[in-house]
This record gives sequence, C-alpha cells and structure tokens, in this order.
Amino acid sequence: MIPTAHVIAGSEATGGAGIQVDLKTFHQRGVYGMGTLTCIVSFDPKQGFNHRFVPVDPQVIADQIEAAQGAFPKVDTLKIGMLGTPETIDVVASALAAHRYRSIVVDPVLVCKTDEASPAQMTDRALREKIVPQATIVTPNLFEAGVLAGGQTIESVADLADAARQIATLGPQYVLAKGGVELPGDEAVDVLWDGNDIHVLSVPKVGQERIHGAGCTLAAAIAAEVAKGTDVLSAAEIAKNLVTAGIHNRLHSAAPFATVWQKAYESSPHHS
Ligand code: PXL
Repeated sequence: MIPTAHVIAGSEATGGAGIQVDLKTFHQRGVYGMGTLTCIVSFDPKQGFNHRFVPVDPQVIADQIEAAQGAFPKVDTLKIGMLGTPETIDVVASALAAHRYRSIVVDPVLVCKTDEASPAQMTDRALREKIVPQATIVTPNLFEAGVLAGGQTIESVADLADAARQIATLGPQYVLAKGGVELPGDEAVDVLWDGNDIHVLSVPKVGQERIHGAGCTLAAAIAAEVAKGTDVLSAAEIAKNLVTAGIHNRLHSAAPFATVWQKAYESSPHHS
C-alpha cells in the first residue's frame, strides 16, 4: 500500500507555499496526499506580498477532516500548516483528541514572511497550548521558535538550541528549530532536539534571501518521509537537502517562486 498523509493547511494560489506545495511534495515523495483547507491567502498582484486572508467556516473544516479520516482511518502522517484563527485551532484540537494519528508534523505558521503582519500571529497561545503538545515534530522558524519558547530573542545557534529544548517541554517529541538564513555566518543552521540530544543540521548558505514556501516544503517533505517509515532525523536531513536544492535553483536562475520547488523536484531522486 502506498503511504498516506493528510495535510490541514491554507491555500496559496501560486503553488509556492501552503496546501498546494504540501500536496505536490507528498506526491513527489511517493505518498498519497489528502488535504483539508483552513483558509485562503491571496496576494495582491499589484502589491507584492500584501495579502488577504479568508478563514474557512469551522464546521466545514471539521467536515473535511472527517471525510479524509473516513477515507483513510489509518493515515500514516498528519501535517498541520497554517491554521490562522483560534476557532480553527479549536476544531483541529478536537480532531486530534478524537482520532489517533501515528505521527503529527506541526509547522507552527505564525507569519508568512518574518516581518509581515498576519492574522495568524494572534494564534500563538492557542497553538502552543492545543496543537504543539500533540506533535511528533514541530518545525518553527527562528521567529516562531522565539515566540513558542516564551518570547525569547534568538541570536546564536546556542540560543536556537535553548529555544528547541524549551519548546520540547510543551510536549512534542522532536523540535526542529530553523535558523535558516536568519543567523549570522556562512552556514544555514537548523537544530533538531530529539528528547535527549541536539543534532545540528548545517549547509552552506546559498544566499541571504528568505524564500517563500521553504518552511511549508520542508515540513511536507518531513511528513512524507515519516509516512514512509523513515526515522525523524533522517527525514529532517532529506527534507533540508530538498529545500536547499530548491533555493539553489531560485538564486541561480531567478526562477519565479512557484517554479523553485518544481525544479527541486526535478533534480531530486524520485521517491527515494
Ligand atoms: O509559508 C508560510 C505560509 C503557509 N501557508 C500559507 C501561506 C504561507 C505564506 O505565504 O500563504 C497558506
């Protein structure tokens, strides 16, 4: 049987982030994908990344989750992306209480780009209390790690590791805190806390730019690998390599965002 993954996340029409990139990543990694839509984020083409945010009705979210659950009651992995409102978080928390998921990958999306105002920023408390504790692995970026760790400022790899340990006290088994391009130095460093040890995942920085959808793609690739039975550390390493390949493409070919991941898929070994 082909492994299965269900993603609960928002729509981003360009296919560079959100549920679109999640489902493509599942498919590329050889996993059957299901998707529950939580919200629609639409960018104003005339204003770059300024966006509009429309949440889906909570009952409709609950119905989608039940439909997916009915189709595959023993889904291998649940991935949670942008939830966006406290009401949506309540619906998803109820689903987590009602069903047993083998593994849960939580990308705690608080902002689309680090410096951008987003309604999802209001959800940090609910995420922290109701969703993060249920996670097999949670994948905050530097900003989100600081917020989830209780308002810490993160300026070094040591700070990032401290934040990861702190977030683990909320309950998740693994915490992948991503420094990415945000920390100084020539390496893009992320740290994985596995409950006992910190593993440092480091690759040479490809550039200084923040790449739209990198976090969604990384968490989706982890979800797909875990669905196939890959251990979490190896899944994180495979996912980081895939995302790094995508970023290389973006910076060396000036590819539009949506094609970054398409090119990464082309250049990565299929289903391996
Ligand atoms: O990259 C974070 C993200 C997640 N989910 C949706 C988004 C974005 C960023 O734009 O639109 C739906």
